[in-house]
Amino acid sequence: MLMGFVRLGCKPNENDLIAEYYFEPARGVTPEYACEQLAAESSIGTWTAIATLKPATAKRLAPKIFYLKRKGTGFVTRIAYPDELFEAGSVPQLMSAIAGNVFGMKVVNQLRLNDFTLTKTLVKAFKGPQLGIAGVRKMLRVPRRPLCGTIIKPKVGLNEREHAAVAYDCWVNGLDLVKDDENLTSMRFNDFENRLAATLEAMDRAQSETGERKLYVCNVSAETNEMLRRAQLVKDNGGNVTMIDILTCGWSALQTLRDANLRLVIHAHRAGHAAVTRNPRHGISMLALAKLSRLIGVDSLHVGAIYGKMEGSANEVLALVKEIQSPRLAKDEAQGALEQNWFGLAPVFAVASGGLHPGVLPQVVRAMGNDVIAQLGGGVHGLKGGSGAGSRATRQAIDAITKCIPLKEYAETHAELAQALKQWGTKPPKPGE
Ligand code: CAP
Ligand code: MG
Repeated sequence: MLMGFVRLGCKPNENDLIAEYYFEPARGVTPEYACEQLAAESSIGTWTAIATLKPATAKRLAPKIFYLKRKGTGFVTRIAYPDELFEAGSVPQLMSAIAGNVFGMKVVNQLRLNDFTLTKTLVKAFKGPQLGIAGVRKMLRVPRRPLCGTIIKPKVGLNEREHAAVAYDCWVNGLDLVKDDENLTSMRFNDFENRLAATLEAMDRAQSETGERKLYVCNVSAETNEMLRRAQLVKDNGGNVTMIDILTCGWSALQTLRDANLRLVIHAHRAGHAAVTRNPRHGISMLALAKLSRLIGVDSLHVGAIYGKMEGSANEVLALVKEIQSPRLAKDEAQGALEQNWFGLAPVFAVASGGLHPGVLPQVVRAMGNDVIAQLGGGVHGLKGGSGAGSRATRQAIDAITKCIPLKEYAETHAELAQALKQWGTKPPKPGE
């Protein structure tokens, strides 16, 4: 029996949160019934009628299924929920509602949260980025060009002194930022505090020798209290960026870090996101995760690189860039993106990373724009000549892009870039090669 939530064609109002899902109903279940069960489970209902639900409450808080259309082997639905159903400022409550029990229900075989539109009340309950693109650029005194950086490789294995020495080599040879890898935290062979001190000392030297500002993206990921302690250490030691693995630390940890108001850049790594985002028929889209990241307030976010080693089509990556940088988004049917007014929340730097090398940077910047941080791990430390040469090649590529000079031409007078083009060409790495 249906509950009366299906109201196709009716218009949601400005106090409704809208969630869009792709779903495949289980055998013998109609799409209308499946949608109602999902909507009920996310809001005021359960699997059967309940005596405790008063008609007035039902009327005020009932969800509206206003869109339902076949797509491929399943259906797309849009459901409007009165925003009273959500605790303002709480990502856990929001996600438990619209991305919680629904994923395990027998009425659907597949379910994917494509996107959601937050109302003004819900957006305004969050701080958003403290620094955003403008703040990061101001810190570096780089007003327009794309930024370039590296992830120290090997990911784990270097001790504190070795780490700091490689970082110095990269900064002094032209990179804007040096980043810890996602699985480098505080190890027996590389202690957080010692690494921080040694690397910041190296950064100071590189800054005074080059006259350029530099960033050390220091991974503070840990249990929440320890994460905060490490972030405070970054601040106290004169550092400028904290990195957090947002999926493994969790949304509340991210919010705790943001709410600490440390005026440090928050760089969001998304290790593990693909466990929930990669299957296009099930899970949660990266678009939805990017939305939560901007809402809570990261300043830079990994969104994919298009021309690298990680999955993510150009259209998907560009939709993410739009999501984190536009002041207001229109509906994009092709990408399953809904409208979103960000009500003044600052835009976020897009981080292109994963399998990049200097030869692909023109394509990356052409696609993703100037407000991108290009990060090269293997593409810096794998260059013949070492990390210093790899850093020079990367900065030369960025300079060539900025001057609108084709890489091949610029390489005629820039030996490291020439070596990079010789070693890797201008195409992304191919799986299996
Ligand atoms: C890149 C990287 C990043 C990925 C994450 C790595 O190193 O450090 O973590 O970019 O993926 O560990 O793979 P390489 P995404 O440059 O050596 O590939 O940016 O898609 O979240
Ligand atoms: Mg990494």
